[in-house]
Amino acid sequence: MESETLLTTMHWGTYEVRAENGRLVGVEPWSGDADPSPIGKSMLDTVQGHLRVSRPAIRRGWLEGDRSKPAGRRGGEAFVEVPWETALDMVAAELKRVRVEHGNAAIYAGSYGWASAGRFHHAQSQVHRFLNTIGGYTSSVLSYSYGAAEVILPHVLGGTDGLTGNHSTWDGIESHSELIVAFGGLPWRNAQIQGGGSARHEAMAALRNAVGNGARLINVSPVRDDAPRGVESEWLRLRPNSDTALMLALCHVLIDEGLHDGAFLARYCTGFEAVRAYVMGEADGQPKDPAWAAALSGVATETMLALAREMAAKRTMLMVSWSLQRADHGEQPYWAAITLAALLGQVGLPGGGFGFGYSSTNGAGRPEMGFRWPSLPQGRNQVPDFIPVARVADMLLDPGGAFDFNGAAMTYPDTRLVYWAGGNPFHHHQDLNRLVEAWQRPETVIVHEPFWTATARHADIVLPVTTPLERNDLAFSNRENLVVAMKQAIDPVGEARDDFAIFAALSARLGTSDAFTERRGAEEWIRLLYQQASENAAAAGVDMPSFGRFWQDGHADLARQVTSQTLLGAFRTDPERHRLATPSGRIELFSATIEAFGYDDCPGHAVWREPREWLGSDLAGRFPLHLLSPQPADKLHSQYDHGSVSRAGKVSGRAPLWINPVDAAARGIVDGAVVRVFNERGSCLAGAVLTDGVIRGVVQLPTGAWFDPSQPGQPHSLEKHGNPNVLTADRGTSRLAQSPTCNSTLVEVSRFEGAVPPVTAFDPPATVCLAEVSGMSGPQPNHKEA
Ligand SMILES: Nc1nc2c(c(=O)[nH]1)N[C@H]1C(S)=C(S)[C@@H](COP(=O)(O)OP(=O)(O)OC[C@H]3O[C@@H](n4cnc5c(=O)[nH]c(N)nc54)[C@H](O)[C@@H]3O)O[C@H]1N2
Ligand SMILES: Nc1nc2c(c(=O)[nH]1)N[C@H]1C(S)=C(S)[C@@H](COP(=O)(O)OP(=O)(O)OC[C@H]3O[C@@H](n4cnc5c(=O)[nH]c(N)nc54)[C@H](O)[C@@H]3O)O[C@H]1N2
Ligand SMILES: [Mo]
Repeated sequence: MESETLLTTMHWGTYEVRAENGRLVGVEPWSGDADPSPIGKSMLDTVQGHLRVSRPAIRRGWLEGDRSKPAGRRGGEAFVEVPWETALDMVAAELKRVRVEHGNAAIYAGSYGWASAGRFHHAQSQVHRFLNTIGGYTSSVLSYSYGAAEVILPHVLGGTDGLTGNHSTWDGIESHSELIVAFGGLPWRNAQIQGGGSARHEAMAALRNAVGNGARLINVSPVRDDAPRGVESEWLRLRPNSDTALMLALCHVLIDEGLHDGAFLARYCTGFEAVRAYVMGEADGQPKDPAWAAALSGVATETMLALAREMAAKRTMLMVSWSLQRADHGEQPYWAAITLAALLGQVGLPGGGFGFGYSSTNGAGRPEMGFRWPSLPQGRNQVPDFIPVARVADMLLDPGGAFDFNGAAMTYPDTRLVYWAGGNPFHHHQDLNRLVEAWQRPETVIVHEPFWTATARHADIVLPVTTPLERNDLAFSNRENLVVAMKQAIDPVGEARDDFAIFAALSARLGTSDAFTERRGAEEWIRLLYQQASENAAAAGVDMPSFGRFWQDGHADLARQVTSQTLLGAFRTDPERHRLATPSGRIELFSATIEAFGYDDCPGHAVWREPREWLGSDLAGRFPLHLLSPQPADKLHSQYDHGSVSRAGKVSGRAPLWINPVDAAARGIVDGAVVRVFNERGSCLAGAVLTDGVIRGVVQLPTGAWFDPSQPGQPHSLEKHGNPNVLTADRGTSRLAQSPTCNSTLVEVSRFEGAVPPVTAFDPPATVCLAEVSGMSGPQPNHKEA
């Protein structure tokens, strides 16, 4: 019996993987992981399970219809399995047809999604590189994670330091912070993840040290469990989406009591005067004082007074989770937090200032390697068209439609073909019923997927892809001083191929083979990336072993060069030499640029704007519960929802809905009951969990349950599995950032009466044999220029 143990790296950890006779038999955390994530176990029962896409599959209605007018509806149809050669011919012919008839801008391939860790087989890099070699595609900018922040922060700070990287490192927080105020909390569950691969999981230990050293930690959230596990903290309950009001009131107290740092504001910031006039009520007659904010947030005025005074008296670190900006006017809590930190005057000091997304992933505040890891070069996209990523349904529904974005007047391109590799829009997008409708518009949808996810089920052509266990790759993660040789552990499942191999085969059909592959196979690309990494490392004074040595050892530990830094520390030391990349070179508490855009929903300084949907709006009369849809504890997004770890967390087979016992009692809901969650956009079933860990008026339903409509392909049928995105609104944060607002959603919850429909998301779709497809002697690429 052949048995082998190898290392593999996923976004949630590095694992020792054991295979026997080609079967995966063991997944254990890597011995160097201090705080491993259980999520990896889910790979055991799924990677070779029944939900793998095993052969290329074509939607029946698409095969039967005319190419520019496909028949049927995406999402509810059977698939016809075809040989690889047939499927590749069809994809190549469709790409040709759409390019000739409509131009490359008619191909939408933002292809947003996390896919898997592994530097070479990164699905998005692969699809973008491939399409760039054939003339390009309409792309997307920004992320679902922190799109609003990506737009507002460059206006205010000149970049995104403190959001995605270059945070103040934990060592400074551990030794200097006396007060840590965490808006949106610091949930341990999210720190399991590090994009590109995690390995050591050091964030929670750092936080424990900070609190152990005497820092007082306050979890500002509607949810008690947003406090980190095993760390002492206090819970400051507030109404969802009211953080900006609370922050402005804290500013009011500081100004009113003369506790703000005038010297800091004068030297390092612009626009304090405009902020002061607004906060004190001179601009609009409404002081943003604690009494005003108490009515909006539910936080007591005395609590705000005491907190503002304590903040001014202590070394205070403001941490703001990414979730706060995935809400209506999500730009504002970030601008307000920076404004509050500026008033406190501790920006650039260790243990003080602010940072975004500490514990939104494991990497924030970890020392970064002092050089760049290479990635697969994507080439140049000759199509200028793009959309802010979360506007995808708007684009499909409204070709030629106009919209504003960050000062530009833009129009939506006319999409004929959608190409997706490595993402699950039927997981990540808001208002999925609207997406089901929008998704019927293109002529062809092509998806590469390892599993029968909702997005695969809504495609016309599904190409089966390997998981990382079925291919060789490299993991470099920016925050891990570790490089992992991700060696193939098992044979490809079914007929699965790598994204790279698929694009190489398509390139051969399109006459662009050399441009795409540069005559390298996967192994040569992996060596090349490693070589480039070694050169970058050497230039930064870091030694990497030879490739041969590294591959034999299975991983390489690297010495960290940078070990400690403070966000805006250099700027504080010398604001002239280290001017920020803002128009004034300083922190812009007021931005003339944004003011000049003339957006009523995002004026020139941080403001309170009521969310369109929250407990303060009229709609709360009909839908009185604010729904939060955070990241799931037991998986990454929708990935491995069908695995044992995720399935163990289901309640009555559905995603758990946390509800306060008082709200539950008023609706006759008992713990463990199947409930219906609904609003005007949709409805889903969930399993009730009664807990006083959510405040009254708030319910929490994590993302990730595989979309399971009771009438697939038809909008507005009951979703059976607990996917919150049938409830969330598909509208941009503001005309500035046009980013997702999933955390501004109102719902009602009721007991589900009658026979509970079974969950069917984990049954693969029906496949028919070729003979059953009407009017076709065999699967032919029915394109015009075959
Ligand atoms: N309501 C609500 N919605 C949200 C959020 C929220 O907070 N609330 N959060 C949002 C955020 S922050 C994000 S980042 C998104 C996440 O949304 P996504 O990143 O789209 O979600 P994933 O489930 O990670 O989807 C990745 C897909 O890639 C597939 N895959 C894995 N490896 C490979 C590969 O090698 N090749 C190919 N071709 N495919 C592969 C996986 O099987 C999976 O289906 O969701 C967003 N949606
Ligand atoms: N286990 C696991 N970890 C993950 C992921 C995953 O899928 N699974 N996804 C990763 C990704 S892609 C991302 S972008 C990050 C996201 O990281 P975050 O954005 O930080 O994560 P969320 O879980 O959406 O939100 C954190 C908490 O914010 C609170 N919250 C929501 N709205 C408000 C509000 O208006 N005010 C206040 N004060 N609190 C609010 C919610 O109670 C929620 O539990 O997580 C990453 N980590
Ligand atoms: Mo994200």
